[in-house]
Amino acid sequence: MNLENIKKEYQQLVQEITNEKELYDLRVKFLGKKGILTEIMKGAKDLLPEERPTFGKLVNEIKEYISSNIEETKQILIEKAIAEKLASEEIDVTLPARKYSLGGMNPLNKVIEEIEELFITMGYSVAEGPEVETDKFNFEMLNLPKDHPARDMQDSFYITNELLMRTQTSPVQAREMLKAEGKGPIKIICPGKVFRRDNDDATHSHQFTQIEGLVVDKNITFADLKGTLEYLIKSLFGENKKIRLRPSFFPFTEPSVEVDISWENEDDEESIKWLEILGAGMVHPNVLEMAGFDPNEYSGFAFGMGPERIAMLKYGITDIRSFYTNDVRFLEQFNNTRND
Ligand code: FA5
Ligand code: MG
Repeated sequence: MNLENIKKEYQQLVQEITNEKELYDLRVKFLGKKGILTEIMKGAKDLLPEERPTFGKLVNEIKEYISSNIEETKQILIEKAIAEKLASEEIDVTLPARKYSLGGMNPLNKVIEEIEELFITMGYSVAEGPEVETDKFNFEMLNLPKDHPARDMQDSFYITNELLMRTQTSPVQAREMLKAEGKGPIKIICPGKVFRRDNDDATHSHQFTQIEGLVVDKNITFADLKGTLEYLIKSLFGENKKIRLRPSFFPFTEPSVEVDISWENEDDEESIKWLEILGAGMVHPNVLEMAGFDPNEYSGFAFGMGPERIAMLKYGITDIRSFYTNDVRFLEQFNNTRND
């Protein structure tokens, strides 16, 4: 085959190339081991010796031409592929954006923060304790020896004989008193999760939150407790809600009270419905003593409230389970700033 024709044939074929695979095949066809130019070089042996150098030179020139043209073509193909990909993936930033619904701060957390802030302004500090608690702190240090019948008030999730999911935040009281080594004053609140084998219904959950409060100092009286609870309840509910203080029993306080807030039928004394929000009392001398405080020198009060129920009363929520399901339709109703 004539050398000029080979070049022309290449030039024609390269025009039709649309991808790298075709280009590779074209390279093999012309430059490969069994390619056209390799075959042509084999014919050199039939030429006269003086013709061979010129022939060889020409073949090499064509080889180089094809080789560099293939490289160029390859670059063009790559750039074209990138341009096509970009064009197909183009994003129209002027299109209107899809709206995602945002939830709001969970009303339970709002209430917890509100209560924390309230007590912090009264000089309390925030303490925490473990959710997996020992029998000693959850019960014994709170004047509830093993086999004490009042343990039934808080049906527990036991892990071992000595370890359980805490049923109340009161063990933090004992922990903090021990830390204070018999010296007051102590003024703390302790928010946290608690666990009980209660059946779930509109006002009970097997896992819920409590906020414990403890004040230990010289000359603390029931009047201090009453004043603190009244201030708390007024700040939380304003004047609209009716309040009921009931004498009650806790092994770790004496005397003890429970506080109920009007929930339904508030205008009719006969059919009014109450919801219990907290238990409280004067710290039992045994509890002070076990935790290293001299009950002749020190006295104290304590309370433990359920912020879920407080949030239910405050925001008109009728089912405690709404707090835990994270349904945006529920949460977005509270999509506003904290102390609204
Ligand atoms: C106690 O747990 C005591 N430790 C409170 C206390 C602390 C008394 C310090 C004296 C001194 P009680 O079991 O009543 O008490 O629970 C306290 C509050 O937690 C209740 O008033 C209620 O608001 C809330 N609560 C109790 N059980 C549940 C439940 N299953 N689901 C939701 N809230 C609950
Ligand atoms: Mg109770």
